[in-house]
Amino acid sequence: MTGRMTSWFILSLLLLGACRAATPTQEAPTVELTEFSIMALGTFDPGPNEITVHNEGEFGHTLVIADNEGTVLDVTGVIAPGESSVYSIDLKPGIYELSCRIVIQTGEGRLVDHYQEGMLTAVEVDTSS
Ligand SMILES: [Cu+2]
Repeated sequence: MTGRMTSWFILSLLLLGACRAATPTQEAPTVELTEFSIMALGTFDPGPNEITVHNEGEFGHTLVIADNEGTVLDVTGVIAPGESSVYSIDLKPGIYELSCRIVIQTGEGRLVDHYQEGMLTAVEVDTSS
């Protein structure tokens, strides 16, 4: 490759990178479950949402979606470790709580409540988007 071609090649790569960085991306709403946290990624929009839920943990988990008054809007079944599911839900602007409500008893008889262990987070559905 000549020096001039190399310069054009590098310039093209820089321009390509700049275009990608400047393009706003609306990422699909995704929820990651693990021990013991819930991470909400992407954009939760007003109206219909297709939410992909991944269980990246070692235990089964669920996803409960409630509004900010505590009304449960949707509950998934138990999602096995390593599995994913897609859920459709209509959301209005507001704050929603995502949590896992599994409670298990250990061999020693101790109760482990996934919610109390930290499996909750909040997402905001915004009108301005
Ligand atoms: Cu859980």
